[in-house]
Amino acid sequence: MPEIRNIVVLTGAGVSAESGIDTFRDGGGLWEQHRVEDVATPEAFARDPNLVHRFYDMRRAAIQTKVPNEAHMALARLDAGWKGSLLIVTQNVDDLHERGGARRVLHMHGEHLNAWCTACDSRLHWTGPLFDRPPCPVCGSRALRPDVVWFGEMPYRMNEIYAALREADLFVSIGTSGAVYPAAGFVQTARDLGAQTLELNLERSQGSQSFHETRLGPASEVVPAWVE
Ligand code: BJW
Repeated sequence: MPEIRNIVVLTGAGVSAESGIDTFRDGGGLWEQHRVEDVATPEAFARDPNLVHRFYDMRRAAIQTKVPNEAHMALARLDAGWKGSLLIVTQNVDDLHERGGARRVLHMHGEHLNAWCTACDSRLHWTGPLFDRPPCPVCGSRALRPDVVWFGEMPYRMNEIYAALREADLFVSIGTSGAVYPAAGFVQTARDLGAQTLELNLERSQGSQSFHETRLGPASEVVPAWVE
């Protein structure tokens, strides 16, 4: 196998599951009888902003009570000790990678603890509720929304992600179902460009056949075992 210098790690909800944060598509992962595909959209927000705000207020409050698990900690150790380039691309909107100690983390689907003012385009650190429509501290308008990427919206920092995929010697996907694009396509992109590809997941993902290797088990076990 060629020497591995540049690593891209893609994480999904499975990496935070053992911290007590619900995944989207596992049993119990549905929210209020809706599929996430039907509610995490700009159209759903336009139709019923109260419902969507309640959903995100609840989750924003909940993540602040959770703590990183062994998988987050292992990735932080890798981040601290890896001499080559390493980029953790997370689809998760929680901050458990950062609180676990990782430094090179890119949130392609946004962050729970940010609000976005659609009137003045400010991004603000935000820990409280949005349901009561607080004014934007910058422009005063009541146009704050969760700074997360819904279906039909462009994920963040795609140029940086594709640049890292082009350079990657190893692409590792952890705890994601492979149901949502463009993240689900990263493995094929990385592989086509010559990277080794490894999947760490509780069960095989939808794109499992695209990986050179798959290791199954809970993230708190398979991630430290891979890192160490
Ligand atoms: C464990 C575990 C344990 C459990 N240990 N593992 C047709 C074809 C292709 C694309 C499309 C299409 N129709 C529409 C699209 C585009 C659409 C899309 O992908 N739709 C699909 C439904 C088909 N995508 C978009 O709209 C995206 N934008 C876009 O494409 O823009 C245009 C563009 C084009 C080209 C390039 C670039 C851009 C935007 C997608 C936004 C997704 N947003 C959400 C919500 C974010 C905010 C929030 O959190 O509420 O992101 S939806 C939700 O799904 C969330 C997640 O990040 C994302 C992925 O979910 P994830 O993380 O994989 O979770 P699960 O629950 O699905 O899986 C958990 C996994 O963990 C499972 O495998 C378990 O086994 C495992 N697990 N416990 C290890 N203990």
